[in-house]
Amino acid sequence: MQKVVAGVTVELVQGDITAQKDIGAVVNAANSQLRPGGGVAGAIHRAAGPELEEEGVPLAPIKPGEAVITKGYNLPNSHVIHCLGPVFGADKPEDKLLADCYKNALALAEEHNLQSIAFPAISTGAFGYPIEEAAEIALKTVLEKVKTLRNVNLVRFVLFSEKDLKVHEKVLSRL
Ligand code: AR6
Repeated sequence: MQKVVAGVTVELVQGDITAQKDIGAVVNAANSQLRPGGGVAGAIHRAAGPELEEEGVPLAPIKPGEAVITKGYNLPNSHVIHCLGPVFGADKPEDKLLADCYKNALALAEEHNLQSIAFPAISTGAFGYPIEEAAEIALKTVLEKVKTLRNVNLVRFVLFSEKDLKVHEKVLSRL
């Protein structure tokens, strides 16, 4: 599913964040230390190779809502933007912190003259954010922020499961 807002395509696909060959920067649902870990972070580090951790660790620690950028190494993408999402029920206010992840990631992509960016559903795995609430925040934040973008013209959400894709499609068709 796609929606074009202010000249920017916002699209939803089911897939693996490490297999987005046509995208400039993929977003990592990182941990504060920018170490591999599990989920998205584990998959991104495995695909990128050890240099990703070597570049990332000196940039750590990052706080919930923050984002930093590294190169993509063996990934098909020139860059990785690492965001630390809030732990649901612990990092407050979690809605603002989750929105900050998306805003800060888009700002970094802009600064680095990237034309496309792909997000996983930050905080909805190990960090426990309910997918319906997270989808609403993510999509609302991106639809608002795209109005200010000059370089980025494609924002892709890569959802791991069919259920997560359906949830996002429902929210995007309503917004
Ligand atoms: N591609 C796309 N989405 C994925 C992939 C993938 N390869 N793998 C998992 N997902 P999570 P978080 C989905 O746990 O909640 C790590 O251990 C997954 O189904 O990766 O922000 C880090 O080290 C879920 O919907 O991120 C941190 O400590 C979503 O991506 C912590 O987990 C996010 O799940 C971060 O937790």
